[in-house]
Amino acid sequence: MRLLSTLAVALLTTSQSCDAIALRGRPNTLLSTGPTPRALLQDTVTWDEHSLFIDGERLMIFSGEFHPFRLPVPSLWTDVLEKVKALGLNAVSIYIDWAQLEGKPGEFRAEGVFDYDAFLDAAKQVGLYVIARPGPYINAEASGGGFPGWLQRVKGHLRTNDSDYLAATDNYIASIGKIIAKHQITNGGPVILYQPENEYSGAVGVPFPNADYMQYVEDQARKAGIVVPLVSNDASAGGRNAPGTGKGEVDIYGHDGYPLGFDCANPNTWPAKALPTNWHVTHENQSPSTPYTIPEFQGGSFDPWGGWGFDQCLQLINHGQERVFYKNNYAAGVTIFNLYMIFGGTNWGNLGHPGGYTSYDYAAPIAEDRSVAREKYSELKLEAQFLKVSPGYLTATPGNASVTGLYSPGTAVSITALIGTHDSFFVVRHTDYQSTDSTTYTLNLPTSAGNTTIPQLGGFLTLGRRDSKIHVTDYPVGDYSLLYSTAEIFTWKKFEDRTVLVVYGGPNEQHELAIKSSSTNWKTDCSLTVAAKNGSVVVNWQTTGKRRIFQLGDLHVYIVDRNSAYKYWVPELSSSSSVIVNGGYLIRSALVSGSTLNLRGDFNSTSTIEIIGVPKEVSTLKINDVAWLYEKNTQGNWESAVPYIKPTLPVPVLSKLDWKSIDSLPEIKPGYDDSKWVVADHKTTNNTFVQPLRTPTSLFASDYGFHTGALLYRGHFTASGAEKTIYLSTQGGSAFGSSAWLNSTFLGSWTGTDASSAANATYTLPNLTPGTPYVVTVLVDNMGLDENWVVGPDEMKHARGILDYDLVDSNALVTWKLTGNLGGEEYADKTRGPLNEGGLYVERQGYHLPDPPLQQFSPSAGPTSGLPQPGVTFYAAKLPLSLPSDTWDIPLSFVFDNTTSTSSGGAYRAWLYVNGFQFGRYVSNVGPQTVFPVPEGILDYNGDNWIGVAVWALEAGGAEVPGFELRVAGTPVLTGRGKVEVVGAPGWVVREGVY
Ligand code: IPT
Repeated sequence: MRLLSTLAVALLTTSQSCDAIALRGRPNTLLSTGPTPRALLQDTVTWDEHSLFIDGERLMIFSGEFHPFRLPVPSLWTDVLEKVKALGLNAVSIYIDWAQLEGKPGEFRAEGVFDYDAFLDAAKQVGLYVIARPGPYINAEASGGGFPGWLQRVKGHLRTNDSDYLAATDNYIASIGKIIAKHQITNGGPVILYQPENEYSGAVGVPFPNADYMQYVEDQARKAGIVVPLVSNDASAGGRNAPGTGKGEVDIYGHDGYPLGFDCANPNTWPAKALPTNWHVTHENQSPSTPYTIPEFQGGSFDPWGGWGFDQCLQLINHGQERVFYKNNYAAGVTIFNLYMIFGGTNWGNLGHPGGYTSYDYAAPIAEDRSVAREKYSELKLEAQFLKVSPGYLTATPGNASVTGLYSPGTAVSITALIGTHDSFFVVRHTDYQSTDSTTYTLNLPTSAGNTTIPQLGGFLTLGRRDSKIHVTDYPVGDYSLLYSTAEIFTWKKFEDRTVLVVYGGPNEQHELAIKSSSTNWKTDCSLTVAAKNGSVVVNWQTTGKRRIFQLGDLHVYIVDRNSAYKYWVPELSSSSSVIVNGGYLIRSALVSGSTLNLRGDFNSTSTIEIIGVPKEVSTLKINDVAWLYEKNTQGNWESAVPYIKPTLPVPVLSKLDWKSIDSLPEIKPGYDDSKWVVADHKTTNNTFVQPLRTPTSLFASDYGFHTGALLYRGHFTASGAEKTIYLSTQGGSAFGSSAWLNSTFLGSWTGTDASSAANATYTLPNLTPGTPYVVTVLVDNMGLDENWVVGPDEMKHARGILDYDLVDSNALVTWKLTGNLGGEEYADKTRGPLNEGGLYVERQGYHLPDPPLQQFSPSAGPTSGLPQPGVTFYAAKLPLSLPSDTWDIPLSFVFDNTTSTSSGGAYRAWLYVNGFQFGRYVSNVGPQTVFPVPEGILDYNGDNWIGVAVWALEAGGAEVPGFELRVAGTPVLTGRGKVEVVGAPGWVVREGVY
């Protein structure tokens, strides 16, 4: 392949026509039918029908989706990236959330926790490529699907080529595009691919496909300096915008896949007919000239308000799903593969859409608290490390999918063959993929020694429940070649003195491998059956928990069971060499400098570390930069022990903190002055198409610049005396709530259900005195703006706030005022961004920030004191922490205890602020989230923190908050991650113009 790329370089540097260059990777047929193909703008990232090349080197892109914006601690980005790298993945795919970066139209800000420059530097540092997906539309379960709220004021259709919409996107893409462009691989950065738009795959009521729009988004990227290939993510395998389809086509076509869906109700049931078997064929039809690309494949699931919780999603989308579904994708020949999500993170600061709660754990391989203890993390490592050492996979051609009877007698298992020039790959699964049976089978595989019935030395193979296996034939292992192996390959390395191959099997399974060799000079273990047969050495065994080593010449085959294989790591020493490490909760990296090997890793228990393949020049060991003793074992491998003594972690009891409280609903007090509030005086709205105006003036919050968090309305009227009831239609998105008061009198609440985005209520009014002025105060919870997945209906424009009202039987004129976050689009807190704070009194004042003016507060027992009546109370306390975070990674979570909330008190909602960052939204009557992880960096583990909780009691009897605690929720690990920098963010100051 070097040759091809040299040729490409030659083509680029000579005066050949662009068409000639563009021929690469595109069959001629496209040239005659499609538009003039575009020239490649660079020669670093190229491709053919099999795979991508980087600098001429063919490679698989195995990537995980990570949203930096869901982890607002820049120094922890490296931690997550290292955990991705340790899996054997070589890339991350990132969305970028426009709503956070351009809260005010025309003002783009990407600093501090929004610093993508820093993120891309970190990815480069860790050694991962980046697939950049800035939108403008991203979906992503983000508020508005990433669209800033002010797009609700755009008249034209979103995600179409209506000019006002296009104009709205220009500044953002120009600005973020510039940052991404700077970090492209052509400039020494990590960015190798760019995805314009997101799943531009369907519309209702507007012309579609819309090539003009797609082309515009692509041109925007190019104008910003993006030269790397453009990749699409069609929502399904529909071929939309594939190369050759004309205007709007991308360079590399890809489609997404979430075969098990997002309903975690029945975590042990895989739905019927969900396993895709036509993806290779559709790829060949739709985009035969590009590598088979799945830009998003189900790595977990989102979960809605009132959902089942991520533990249950994890049961559904677990290691078994990875085995069967990922391997099914390898069977289809995927070579650009991204898992959505690899790490989900947190919907802090109102960044989520209403279909999700604060946690965006996603049941991903890396948990929200950044732990890597899930079995799916380990299983993914087995698969990724295998593909990393199997270059033959990249050019092997997938045959018919899921064939029965050909490579294995009987119909219980189905096999897809990927036939390569040397090595071939046979992906085995249960014919009934839903089966939870264990099935026995034998193989009959074509090899260079002819068709071979396997196992040759007797017995049979077993496919366990929800398993799938990749058997290889004529598989190169350094200077050796395996005629076949039924045991799966974890990795192999050619070291200076020997070649080590690590293979694994499930518990008690029988396996067999054959090494092409006429030598009988082997060294074995008596529990292995070995025989020379037709030019091969055949080894057959039953998998046990004990490692066996088989040696033939200088090939050492380490035979382990899968659970032991989970403990192996393959940190790179350079682009072409690695050590193999057996043991440790996480091995992040290995570095040789001089005669020292420094391993960086994390430990969750006392661990033995075995290091295989230490280079000759190395004689001393460091673990996490500390000199460490080691011994050489019989294999010549280094062995060392890392003791783990569970630390005592002094976590304060929250109820014992010195709490202070303040009423956060002064709006219902007599004499409250709302003269600084915005008057809702817009007689029209641009939102008419989605949300026709039903009130004399618009009460849609986004019409006035309020797009996030709590909304407050004040309707003034002079009573006629005839008023008996008031009708209110409020809308806040799924699981929202609203409460209303007349002066100080509570009228009632909509307490919320997961299914309701809007609610109509008619509240009885007390007797009103004719001629007397009254005010109705309405508090509405904005759960985030709807996404805009389908083009046309513009669902993102679903308004927030009051949709309609009626003072029944009265002609009294109501004049409304409203507020959301202080300043609206001129948002006050540039550090925490435009979404973090809503319109609660305490938020407008900035009392949720560190060091609020406690002299305005009253002494309090804290959130658990509860509210005797409906309203909002804010509690603040200083939380000093002193935790050994230099050496320990300690997962802390705030926990709302829900156990007794049904027996006493009514529904309540709570917002949790940690040093001013909103890190939790709790809804007692909807759930499911009660545990809210907050990362170090948001919390200062060695200093004073400010905790704030705003509690909104919605029911007549007020609310009880049965428990509120801080817990070490998870296992503290001895860590080799870098120091966590506390995110610098300003505390409270008197805000100008505050009310
Ligand atoms: C796919 C979106 O592209 C992605 O942004 C995210 O929302 C994901 O779904 C679900 O988590 S859309 C796919 C369901 C067709």
